[in-house]
Amino acid sequence: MKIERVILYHLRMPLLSAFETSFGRINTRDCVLVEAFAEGLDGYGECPADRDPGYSYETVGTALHILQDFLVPAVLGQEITTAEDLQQRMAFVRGHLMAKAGLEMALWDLLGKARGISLREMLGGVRQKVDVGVSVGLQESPSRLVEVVRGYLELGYRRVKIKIKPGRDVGDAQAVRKAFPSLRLQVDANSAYTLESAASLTPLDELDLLLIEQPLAEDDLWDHHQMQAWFRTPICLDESITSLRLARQALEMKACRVINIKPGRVGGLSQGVAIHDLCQDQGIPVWCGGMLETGVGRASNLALASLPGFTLPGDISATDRYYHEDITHERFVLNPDSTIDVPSGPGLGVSIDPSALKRATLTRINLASH
Ligand code: OSB
Ligand code: MG
Repeated sequence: MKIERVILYHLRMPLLSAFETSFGRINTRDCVLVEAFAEGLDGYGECPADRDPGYSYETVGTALHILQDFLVPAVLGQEITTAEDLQQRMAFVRGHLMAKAGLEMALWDLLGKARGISLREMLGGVRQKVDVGVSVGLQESPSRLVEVVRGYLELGYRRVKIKIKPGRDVGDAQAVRKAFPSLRLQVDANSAYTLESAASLTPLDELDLLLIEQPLAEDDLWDHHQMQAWFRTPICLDESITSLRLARQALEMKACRVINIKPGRVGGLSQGVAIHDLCQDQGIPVWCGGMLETGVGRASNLALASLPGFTLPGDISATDRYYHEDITHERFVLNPDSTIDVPSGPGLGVSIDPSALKRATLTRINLASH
């Protein structure tokens, strides 16, 4: 299909509650929404870069620049029929994987709408609903954390991830484990430790955690290998895995036993599927991470998480865990069995609420071929 026009939106979405990680605290979530027009249809994609470069070097600012000045000009007026084709046209841009992922998602939405098939079917998903959990940010105290976790359990979530950072790790995890002895519990450090400081995490190994996510630096596969050798608990990599090649090398090196797949972090859904396939071949469990997405990115994550190798619950919570108002008409709800339904309509299977989109939009950039 020929991409005729693209609109880039800088969105700012107020969160229902502040979200704090080892790299900072936010009350609003920014992202870039990509709308691509072809054959009388429009497709949407979400680029999960945030306002600040805390999780990744990419920001809304860099993503808008790379999309506007390089990626969109390379595809406008072009006949593009597959994600691989799109990736080849974007390959002259080094890095900027989240910017690329936003454009790729918009293409998938267009392709699905043109063919009348869902993203789930296009990607090879096998489930109509997927197991999900909730990612809980740092709280003011361990007792407050236990109360927040209790609230999510009462809503029906059966897997909880807590954020940790130096000084707020073993004590927090022990408090949650003591309050909920059989909870499926995991922790995420977002690269806050070094191999040396991670020695203090040793007591986590007694807490029967599902996994320890990204304790060390993103470019540090080797020290994750060293750390995995002394922990029984599986180490899961998030930030470190930005390509199929790095996923393969991390597994060859035994730097982790689980991989978190976020399509934005790896440059798009097609790379996410490729990493899933590699892990499935090797018997490595994967799960779908989250980036506090809008309904657009959440629909995409649900479709990806419906692939057979996603055997651990994803960080894909109900809309009302994040936002009072979303930009999609559809709101995702938690089923009593701690699952969320995968959209079944064409493409992403969601529709944009124009007035909600308008309220969330800070700037809008219109790009057309001549
Ligand atoms: O590290 O998984 C992470 C949110 C923003 C950036 C990084 C991460 C997260 C989360 C939230 O943990 C997951 C969600 O969307 O619920
Ligand atoms: Mg993470």
